[in-house]
Amino acid sequence: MKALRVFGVLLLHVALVMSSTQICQDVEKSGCSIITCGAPGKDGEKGEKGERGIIGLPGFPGHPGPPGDCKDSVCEDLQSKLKALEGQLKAQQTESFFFKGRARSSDKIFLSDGDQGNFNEAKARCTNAGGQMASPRNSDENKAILSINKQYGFVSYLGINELETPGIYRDPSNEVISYTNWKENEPNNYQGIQENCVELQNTGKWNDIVCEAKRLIICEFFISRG
Ligand code: MMA
Ligand code: CA
Repeated sequence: MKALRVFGVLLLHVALVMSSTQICQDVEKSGCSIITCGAPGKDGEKGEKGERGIIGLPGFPGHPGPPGDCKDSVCEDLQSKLKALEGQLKAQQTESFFFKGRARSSDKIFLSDGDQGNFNEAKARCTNAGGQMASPRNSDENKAILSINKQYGFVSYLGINELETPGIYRDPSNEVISYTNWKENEPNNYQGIQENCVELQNTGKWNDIVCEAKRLIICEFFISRG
């Protein structure tokens, strides 16, 4: 009876060893190595070449190029300063292109690129641009135009004039004006000379001047409100 039990245990042991050997063989076949079954074998053969990798990061900047035509350090210093100034000028020009010479008052926008000209030049410039010379109809518009004078530091032309009828001031659409902001003792046709055009001085006051005088050109454009 005892001998039979010993035999049974022995048989079970053999069965277990056999089945664990089978598991190891299966595991090795599937390439898995969670269960270690004896010492590892020799390395296999080299695999095939892999696919191309992703593009790498950009490299470091290169060395500075050869110096210019300078023969001494004074010249080199000037050259680098000039380069810096050129950069600053360009930035400033861009900035002023976008920020200088604009003003708004209700349904009008006033624009100037900073150029000056006589009355005829100013008139042509504004009409060619699809507008007309700045002509304030009230103190708010007068203020808006004045702000452009101050942005450029120049006295500007107004579109108001007495070219058609001396003594009667009209706007660019030939309407007789109702708002005025004359300086004291103006308009005066100074010393008997016909001053048929009008400037906006930097006090905000108006003075009649000869139409050949060169002043800052400011145009106005109507904004349609939708
Ligand atoms: C200038 C000119 C005139 C203006 C007088 C005022 C000397 O002439 O701007 O239009 O009336 O100054 O003194
Ligand atoms: Ca005058």
